[in-house]
Amino acid sequence: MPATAASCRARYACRSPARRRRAGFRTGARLAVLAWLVVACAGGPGATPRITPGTAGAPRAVNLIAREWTYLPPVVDLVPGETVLLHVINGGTEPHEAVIGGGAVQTAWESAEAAVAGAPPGPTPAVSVPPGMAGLRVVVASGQRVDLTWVVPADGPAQSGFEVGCHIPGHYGQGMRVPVRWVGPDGVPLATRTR
Ligand SMILES: [Cu+2]
Repeated sequence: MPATAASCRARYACRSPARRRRAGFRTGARLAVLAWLVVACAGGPGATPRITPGTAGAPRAVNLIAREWTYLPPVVDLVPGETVLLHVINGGTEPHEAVIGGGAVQTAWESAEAAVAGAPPGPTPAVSVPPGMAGLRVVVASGQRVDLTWVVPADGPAQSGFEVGCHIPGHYGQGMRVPVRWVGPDGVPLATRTR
């Protein structure tokens, strides 16, 4: 005989209290996962809460967590010309850095730091890049946090390949880079505008 809603309810009622509790827990867990999926899908990886651009008097806090071999968040929202209070946190076991700039900046640091890879023990060799290629570079030891105020370049969107990358030898090659998403002064991502 095919199962009916009534027979299912009857079977559930006949279970022991412990089995009913386990069944209720499983149902609750499934509902929690379903609710999470609904929220996640509604937001989507491309969604971003509307942000208010930072100013010199009221910088916008931006958290950036580095670890092996990536950053959180996976996309960094910035408004050209805004002032941010950057908190770079190293949650990994290796030293990491956040180089923020266009593709030319990333290439310059990758090349400069590769040149000192495997240096003998002792004082860290000074690493520098040509003028105009520095972007923003923040080096953070494991478990440390560095805070700094930074004015986002107004011409950032014109620099191709603008991203956050770590050029401690080998890290960039491991995929330690995340893109910057440019956001307009109204808090809406520039790339999603329809007009
Ligand atoms: Cu790194």
